[in-house]
Amino acid sequence: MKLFYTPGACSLGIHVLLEELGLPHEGVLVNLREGQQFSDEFRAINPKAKVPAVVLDDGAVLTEWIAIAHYLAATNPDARLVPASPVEAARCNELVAYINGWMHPQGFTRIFRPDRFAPNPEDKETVREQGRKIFAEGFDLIDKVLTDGRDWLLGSFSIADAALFYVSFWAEGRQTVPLPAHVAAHYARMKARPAVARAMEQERLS
Ligand SMILES: N[C@@H](CCC(=O)N[C@@H](CS)C(=O)NCC(=O)O)C(=O)O
Repeated sequence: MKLFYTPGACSLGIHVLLEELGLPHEGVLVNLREGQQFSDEFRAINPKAKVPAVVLDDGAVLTEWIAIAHYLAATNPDARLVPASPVEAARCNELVAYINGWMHPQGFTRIFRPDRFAPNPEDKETVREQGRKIFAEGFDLIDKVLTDGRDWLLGSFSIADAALFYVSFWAEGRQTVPLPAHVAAHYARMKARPAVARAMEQERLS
């Protein structure tokens, strides 16, 4: 399997899952700063010009974080990356959708790419501030899920933890917004997992 990734981007969450599962994978770096996502070569893999994308051994291409994470969970059922109980599986998707579908594109992207939301340069700081608010509110909501002392969002490690990890990396690693206490503890627990340490080391992150 090939993983098209950018160091420290949301593809880090998929990289973590691949390491957790011990699946052999070849990383193909797409330099977003240099605009490589818009190259004809990469658009032939993902016409949406985004990482992550994976190419399976039979040549099939999968895009979208949620779809890739679910594929990995479904093809490695013993790892229980999505809870077996339908209601817990729904809770898992609830969290992943909120993180990947709201905090990431509406919170973090406003902070780092305000130009995509503000045609007028003078509005950029307002857009960044909106992003910080959305991002911080998201962490506060998720913090409440962890207040009962559980280590992982669904009780045992799941794709939701990998999703929370990549946005926590953006908050803490890039000092975007402060992490509330329980999410900060979750981030520390994630970094202590050997698979996470390997993914970070391979992407040369600290
Ligand atoms: N909905 C997509 C979003 C992926 C996404 O936004 N990836 C970012 C990196 S975190 C990207 O490739 N950005 C390049 C760009 O927007 O030009 C997913 O969940 O996979």
